[in-house]
Amino acid sequence: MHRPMFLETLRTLCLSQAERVAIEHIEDATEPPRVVRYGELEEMVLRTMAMLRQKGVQPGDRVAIQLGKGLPFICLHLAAMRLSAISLPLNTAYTPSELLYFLEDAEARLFFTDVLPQSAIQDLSTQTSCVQEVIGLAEKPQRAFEHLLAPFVGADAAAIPLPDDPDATCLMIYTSGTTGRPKGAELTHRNLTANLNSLHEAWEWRSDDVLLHVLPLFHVHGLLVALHGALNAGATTVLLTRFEPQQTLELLVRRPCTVFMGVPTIHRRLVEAPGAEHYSLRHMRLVTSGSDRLPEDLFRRFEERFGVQLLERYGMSEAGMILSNPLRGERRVGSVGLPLPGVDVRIVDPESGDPLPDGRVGEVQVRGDNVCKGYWRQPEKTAAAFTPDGWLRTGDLGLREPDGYFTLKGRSKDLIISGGYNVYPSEVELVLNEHPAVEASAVIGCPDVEWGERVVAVVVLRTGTEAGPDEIMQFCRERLAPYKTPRRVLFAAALPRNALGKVQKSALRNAYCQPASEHPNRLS
Ligand code: MLC
Repeated sequence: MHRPMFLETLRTLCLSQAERVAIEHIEDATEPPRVVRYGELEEMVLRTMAMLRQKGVQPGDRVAIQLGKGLPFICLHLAAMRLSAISLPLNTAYTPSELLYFLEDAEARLFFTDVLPQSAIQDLSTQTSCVQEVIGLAEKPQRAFEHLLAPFVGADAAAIPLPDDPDATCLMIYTSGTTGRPKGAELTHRNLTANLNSLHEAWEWRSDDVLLHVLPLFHVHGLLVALHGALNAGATTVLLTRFEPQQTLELLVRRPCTVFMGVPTIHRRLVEAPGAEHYSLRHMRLVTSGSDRLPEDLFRRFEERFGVQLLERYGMSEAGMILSNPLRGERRVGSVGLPLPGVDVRIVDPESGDPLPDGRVGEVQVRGDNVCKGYWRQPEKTAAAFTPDGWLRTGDLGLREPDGYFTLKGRSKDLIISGGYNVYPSEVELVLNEHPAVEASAVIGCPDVEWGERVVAVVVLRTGTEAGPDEIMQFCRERLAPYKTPRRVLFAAALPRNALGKVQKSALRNAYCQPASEHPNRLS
């Protein structure tokens, strides 16, 4: 039986339900939303394909997209994939130096940005050797994009066949490593489709669903789970440019919406929003939580306040969605649920690699058509990420209950999750160590009610040098996106190390993760 890939499903929907609303983009609460029907979406994607072709995009080329939420992002992303090129979404918070790294590493051919001003675009153009054109849309992105597409008609691109190799990379998502700099996870048409099929079945997506979308589009959660999920079902996405709790509650109730996806920080802000007690979300079919551990108190408070139970699920950039609590059946507090259809999950002993019996904590490993093929031009890191028998090592620790539910129990990889964003300490440490006064540094995540974890740096200064916390934070801020920048910098005479010289982060967390008032700024 022919099982269509995502882009084919979407094209079929665009033709068969052309009048149905695909996207309602709310950019400004005081203005009516920009409504795009499925038929119009197809037309816009075709015109975008024609424009990309005219700019020389070939199959396999990387098209970098650093755009805020809106139609330009969606059209460029879908059009790049339809041309058998590779969509490369980039966080809008990246600093120019981070950006340069991604563009060069991916060898992007085109770069679309509505973040960089014209002056920065010129600097960037001279700094990259690979990017052939930087297309700046900073001034009124929507209008600038329409202007860009104006000369192109969709009919010219309609004859371009859909990508025919399900195992070709169509999307690259950068994730950081436990050592060194971020690496691009290569996701294929088959990966995206497998994930969508799993979620469609598990969460019972319907064409009359209305999804309220508040997440960034440049990550797996907002892009593959939320936006693709709704498009793949022929449903409507109400796209909110920025998350704002009051507006979100208002839309969930008044629109009304049936599906909502968030990270714990977002759900907490909804529960604590002034006037939240006046809203009931009992009409909603599905409210999911992911990208970070859902605290038990939040699970309970959300249900008490809004009359609907959060559904916690677990995934990662390299594999999309892996485990989910059931839509029907017990949503177990503290558990990330059961393997999604078509996904195999096992727990193994991290040392020996042997599968462990139920109830024992080990590394979570995953296998299935959802799992990426590896890291862009990093054969060694790819080999290290998989077991010899083809399972992806997630770096998360967990156990399986006898009835099949999985519970996470920490991480074997050095990772901080703040507000649903992954922050890799090694990346922050590399920047800290560039500061002339820094002899050594260690970055840890300290528990935080609002953000899950906060980034904290412990720094050893070179003898005879001086630098205050503000200076060091500013140094980081110039080089790292704000969510990676340490919120506190503490000083130590030395870092605790084990016999092999490795910094003992758990000792640092025990010593330093306390309320701010209890910290002297310099410890010896
Ligand atoms: C914003 N800031 C953050 C931050 N988000 N700092 C740490 N961690 C974060 N996540 C910074 C801002 O830059 C600002 O810094 C200050 O915090 C306050 O900002 P804010 O206005 O309160 O934040 P806001 O813009 O409202 O963003 C909060 C948020 C956002 C929760 C809406 O972080 C968010 O959308 N998170 C979702 C991330 C996500 O989609 N992750 C999915 C990854 S995929 P300053 O200093 O400038 O004032 C994945 C796989 C899977 O993990 O399974 O899903």
